[in-house]
Amino acid sequence: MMHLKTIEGQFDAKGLKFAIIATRFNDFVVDRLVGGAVDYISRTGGSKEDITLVRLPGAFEMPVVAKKLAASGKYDGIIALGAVIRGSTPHFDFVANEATKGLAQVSLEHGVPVGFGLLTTDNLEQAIERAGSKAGNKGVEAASAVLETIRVLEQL
Ligand code: INI
Repeated sequence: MMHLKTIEGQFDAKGLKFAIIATRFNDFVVDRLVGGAVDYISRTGGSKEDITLVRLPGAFEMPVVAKKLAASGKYDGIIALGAVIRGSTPHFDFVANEATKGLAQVSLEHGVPVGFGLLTTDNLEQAIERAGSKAGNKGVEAASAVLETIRVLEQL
């Protein structure tokens, strides 16, 4: 695909402000996602002073918190980190669906990229695999996606 005018985002976090929202629910796993996201932002030129960490109860509360952060205009991107584990709840689907829908809505309404770092797994082992072991770290992925999207949006 040569000769096309192409817009793409650079992975440079210098000068950007991020809000990380992280659930207390399953914090054993979620703290690893937070660590991954913060480390990623630092490694791509961002500053820890430009990262605000907001703790919230569970995934269900993510959209309303993300909404207020997005509306504040203080952040270039929001990184939502949590874990909904099927084994531990019969209302897995409700919590996971509402969090997913709500975060997408906030992002579209406010034009602020929201990184979706919400693990939705069948059991704890799968969650641990995605929080810095066998299957990578979803917090890193969410931070990277937000960064790339911020840098794309500012060129459009
Ligand atoms: N919240 C989570 O973030 N992960 C879960 O796995 C979970 N489970 O298992 O129920 C969960 N529930 C709490 C929910 O997000 C709300 O905090 C709670 O219902 C109060 O509104």
